[in-house]
Amino acid sequence: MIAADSPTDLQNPPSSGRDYAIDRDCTTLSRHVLEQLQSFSPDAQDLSALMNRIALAGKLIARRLSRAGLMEGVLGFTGDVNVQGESVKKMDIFANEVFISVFKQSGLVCRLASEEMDDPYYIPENCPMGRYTLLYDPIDGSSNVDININVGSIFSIRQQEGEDTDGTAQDLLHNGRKQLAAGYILYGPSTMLVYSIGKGVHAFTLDPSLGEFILSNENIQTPEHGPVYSVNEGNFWQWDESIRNYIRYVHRHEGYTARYGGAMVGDFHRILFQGGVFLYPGTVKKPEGKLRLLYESAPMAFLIEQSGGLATTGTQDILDAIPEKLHARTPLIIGSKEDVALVKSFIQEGARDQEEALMAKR
Ligand code: FDP
Repeated sequence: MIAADSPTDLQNPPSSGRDYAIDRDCTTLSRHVLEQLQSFSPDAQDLSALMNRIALAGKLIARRLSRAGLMEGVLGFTGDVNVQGESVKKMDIFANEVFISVFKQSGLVCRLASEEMDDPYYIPENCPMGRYTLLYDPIDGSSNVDININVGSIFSIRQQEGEDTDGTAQDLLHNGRKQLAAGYILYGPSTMLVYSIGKGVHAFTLDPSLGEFILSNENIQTPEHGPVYSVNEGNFWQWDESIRNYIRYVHRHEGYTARYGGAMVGDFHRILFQGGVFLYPGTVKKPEGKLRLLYESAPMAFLIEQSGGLATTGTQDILDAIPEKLHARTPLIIGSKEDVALVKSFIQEGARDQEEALMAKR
């Protein structure tokens, strides 16, 4: 971390290097990945190169976002609707193509799958060598883009299993414990990249003057409990009674505070560092919730388990959930151990009540 310039620093330029000393090693992302793996093996080099490419995509997207309000044709909708039935923003398409183009040059990724593409995207020239699949949500929280509030990109890396000759990517329909790496890029006041390769969770901050992501938080530990509950309460009328009971509980107890920003990456980032719980439960209109398992919920679950927290559908750990299809959705409850356990206890109580009501009817 570089010492901040105080007004005194600016008036009295430093007499020795000490005043402007870098008080922490400038650890870059690729060096960090190699250090984590304690190896220069081909697999370690691959992961380091993959993370470097994700970082490049993040920088290109951050640059576009930072000037979006000044450029023609960057904000707003395209007029199309994606496979999820959601209106597509121009930034969604731009960011989706950024990931494709940086991975076309990587040689490592044969296949990409994202929220913006009905089917997996193949890069045939990479396939003889490229053993990895990148799953991603190019812009998470798209509704925030046009009003200059934080958004993010979410990513997950899996090993390709088999040849996938019919192109249906059946090998992706496995649980989240198969992820080799996962993380997100948060485009906020500063751009941050948070990742895990199964050895803790680490955050990097983009230094725009260097154009590099520099290590800023190593081995992040999520507190066992936090005051924040983060959920779209406008859906209250659509929830199961057990979720409503949980929300009634936090309304009636001291020590809770609501935070909901409309972009999971931002809401999750707060909870990762400060504790609490983020929920996107099933609703009447979307019984499985809104979030996609493979490229939204599973990568976040990978991170939270690495930082000492929990992620559940309400009945199952997110990392054990197996999607039926590429764009499958799951309810998500994620965050501090104690807070997730509390939500789960309401869900379990609700299930017991339903069972008893059924028994009584017989
Ligand atoms: P968005 O659709 O705007 O990309 O990815 C889904 C997501 O954003 C999350 O980032 C966010 O938490 C949630 O949807 C917001 O949905 P609601 O407007 O229904 O609360």
